[in-house]
Amino acid sequence: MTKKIRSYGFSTRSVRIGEEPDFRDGTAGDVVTPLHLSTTYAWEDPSTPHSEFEYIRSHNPTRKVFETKIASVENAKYGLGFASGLAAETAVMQTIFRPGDHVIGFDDLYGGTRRLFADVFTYLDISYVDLANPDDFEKAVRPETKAVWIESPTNPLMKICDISAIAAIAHRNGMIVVVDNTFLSPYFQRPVELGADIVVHSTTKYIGGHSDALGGAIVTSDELLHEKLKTMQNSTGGVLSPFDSYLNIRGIKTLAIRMEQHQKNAFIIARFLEKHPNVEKVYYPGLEYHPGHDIVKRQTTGFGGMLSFNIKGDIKTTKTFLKKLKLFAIAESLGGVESLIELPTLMTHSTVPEDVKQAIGITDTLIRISVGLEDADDLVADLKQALDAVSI
Ligand code: P1T
Repeated sequence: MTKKIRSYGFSTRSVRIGEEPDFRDGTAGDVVTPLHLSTTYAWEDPSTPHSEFEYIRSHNPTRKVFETKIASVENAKYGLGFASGLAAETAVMQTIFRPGDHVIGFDDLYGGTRRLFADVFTYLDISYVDLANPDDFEKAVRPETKAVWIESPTNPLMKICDISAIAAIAHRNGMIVVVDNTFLSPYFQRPVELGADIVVHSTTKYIGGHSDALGGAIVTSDELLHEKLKTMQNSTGGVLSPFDSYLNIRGIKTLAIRMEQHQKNAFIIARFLEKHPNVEKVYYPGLEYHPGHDIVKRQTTGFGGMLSFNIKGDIKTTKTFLKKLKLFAIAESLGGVESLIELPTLMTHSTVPEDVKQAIGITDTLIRISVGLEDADDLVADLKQALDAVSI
């Protein structure tokens, strides 16, 4: 059954894979994966475990279904579930890096990822490069460069890089390619198909989809890397809990229709914002003048539901605008059904050094929106009344 399902389309796999009804005697034939809470599994004989399940940190039936599903929708062989996106990233870094390794990161990564590199993996040498330009990337590669760490689109400036081009250069130089695919989700982008060795996710976002489940994932098709990552998962223990596995499984099932609607609403909002006199600039890869538009069209099947913009004015204008909103919640995080808005310089990217923020464009007037699934007219009306109300 699983074998057959692997050749089905995205939505069939997201709904069905890993959840074939169990018809063995004594089972109910659940069509939904049960929430397995047992922390340990009994052995009939002390010399051999009863099944692959020995202890919850190493194995859990609910997490296993999540891991099967996330691998399948990413068109990859192996998936692993972690307690958060940053727990997944930590496991990757602990697995692949050794002291003195050099890493190249996109210059506009999520603030928490930069903090992890700066404050925890202090034994690494990291260069931040604008990967939108593959020549700049190639120039930054050194003999000791171990990996490139990519987001595309980046958080929060929505920069795009040509993942295949970067992967080709990286592989020529013996490097590992890591892509954080949180923003587009596997529905719109599957980095393993583009040459990524490892894909990481904060499933707290679009995969879970309802702002009620913390989680992370690692996906790869490389057997050796997978074995090492799995050992790290078990040895360090930052695993996805059964309940969060359950919620993330439920989230994946509706990923396709949610992503389509997030994108539809994002387009409507981007088009509204670009015409509003109090808006300076809109960053959305779906707009034809976005510098990464042609690349994103080639390497993805969509542009996603995240966008950023600069309001005209200063920090006072920004704060006044945000406080006037009625429907958008001012909050960190993204990818849920409700629309969220935030000010990266004071919120998600507050730990990025000030000079870096200024250099790359995370300014006092840069506002990020996670476009939800409310009626687009209501979202536009809310933005309009708040933008109209600020005096520039
Ligand atoms: O919060 P956690 O599940 O640990 O995920 C971290 C993370 C990793 N990668 C990207 C691209 C992310 O955006 C995040 C988390 N980001 C936010 C909370 C935010 O508001 O941007």
